[in-house]
Amino acid sequence: GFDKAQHRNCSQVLWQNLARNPDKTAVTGPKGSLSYSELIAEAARWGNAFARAGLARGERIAFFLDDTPVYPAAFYGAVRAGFVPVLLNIQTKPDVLNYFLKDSGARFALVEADLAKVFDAETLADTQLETLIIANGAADVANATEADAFLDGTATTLDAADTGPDDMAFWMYSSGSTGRPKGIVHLHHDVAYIQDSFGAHVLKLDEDDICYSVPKAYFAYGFGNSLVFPFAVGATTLLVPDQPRPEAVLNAIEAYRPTVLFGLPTLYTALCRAPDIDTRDLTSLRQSMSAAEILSEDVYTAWNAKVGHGPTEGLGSTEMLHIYLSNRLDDHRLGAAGARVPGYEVRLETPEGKPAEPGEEGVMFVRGHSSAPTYWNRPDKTRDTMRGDWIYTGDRFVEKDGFYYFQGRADDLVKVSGQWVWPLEVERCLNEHPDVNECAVLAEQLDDKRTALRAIVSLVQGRTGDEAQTKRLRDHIKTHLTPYKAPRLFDYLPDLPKTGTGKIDRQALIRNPET
Ligand code: 3SK
Repeated sequence: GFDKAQHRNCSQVLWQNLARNPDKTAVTGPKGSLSYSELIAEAARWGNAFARAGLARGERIAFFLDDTPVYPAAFYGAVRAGFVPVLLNIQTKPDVLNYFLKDSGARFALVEADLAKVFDAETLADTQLETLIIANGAADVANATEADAFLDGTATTLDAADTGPDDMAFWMYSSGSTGRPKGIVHLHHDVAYIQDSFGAHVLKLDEDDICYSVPKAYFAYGFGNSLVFPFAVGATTLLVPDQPRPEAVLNAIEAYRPTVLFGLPTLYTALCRAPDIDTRDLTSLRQSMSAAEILSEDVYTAWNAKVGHGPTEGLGSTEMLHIYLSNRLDDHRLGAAGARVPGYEVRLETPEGKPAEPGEEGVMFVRGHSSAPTYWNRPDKTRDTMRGDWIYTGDRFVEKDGFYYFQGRADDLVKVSGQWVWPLEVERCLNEHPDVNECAVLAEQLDDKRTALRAIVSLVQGRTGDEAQTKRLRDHIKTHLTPYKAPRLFDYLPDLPKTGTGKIDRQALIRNPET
């Protein structure tokens, strides 16, 4: 069983390597490699420097960083010293960044040099931010201190602060598909728990593994993949900054030979479509994980054809910190988000509040020791989601033979011409058409207040979004689903906009379908 009392400070997941394997490579990548003893010394310097700067225990530090060795060093140094990193998506727009800074009350922000200019007077208005610590270079912005100066003269050892298992360790913000984003508070013992569950039972890394998470460390999925699971077993993490374009990802795989790749379905699709994929050396990969979006059979099959294994699909959430439903390399069902990960309990509830029978659809609740106890300063939203020790996910599932099949969100059924439609079902059907590269289907209110579906489609090369094409796609839906499910409106774009984590950015499509 999990002994929560043992996990008083989450930096232990890194620090245990000081005695175990100090000379092993902990981090590698274009911004340099560090052994475990070097990384721990760097982390200690960060923790000491934050303390010297006068931070109080539990005080938040905004992290606005790309994936480089600074991330694990500053993160584990800060938590070890009892401070609370707030991991921010580096694609956050200035107005939302201003909200994050105000909501978290951070006085210090650790900022990637190349991204520092977004911290201008408008972004900082009405916040408590006093100091920008600039990592990986210099930046000409107000109140900035370069990391080298900030760290100068600090000791390379650091004892853990007297934190407890249930003390606040770090935050992430929900991406906020509806309403304001919420600060998701994680506790010190949560880190050990994701290792004891998903890490130990599904991922099963060993110290020879090299992990490459294309989703970045500010995303809960990337955080576990890059900063927890490899350190938990003394393996190596590959940290690659900048935009993960397919070329760059393939170059990194060839250069650093990772054994485990973590991505989203959109990544695997993009890699399979890279013009030179068949000449690339992907032989280092022994497993590829996919999460955060539904993996289609096409993507599974295409990746399997390239590397000899399909992506292993799992599902997690920022509230649970990591994955609680997962397939396994040697036991998977195509189309299933996965089976329960040991350490988590899941249950499905019908709209009447009863337990769903096998095969019956229900909304999923999940519980396990890595769940966030609260959203920061949001008692209303906390009440909606954190129900006792269960988390309400809002995802509808059907269970069959222990595997869970996603049926949509609890709130995403829409009524078109008086009949219920689930846009995701239409989207899946369109995606199966050979002319479609990717697509999103959204419900839209027309001027006369009726609801219609709009498909936003990126076509494969050589196809044109004209009337004949629209007819072909509508006919495809009419044949495979029912006629009323065929979207009334079609837009064609060369590419669909993506969020920082690589998902199709539906909000951007709603706001401005022409982008
Ligand atoms: O979206 C997911 O599936 C996910 C997986 C792991 C950690 C966090 C998230 C949101």
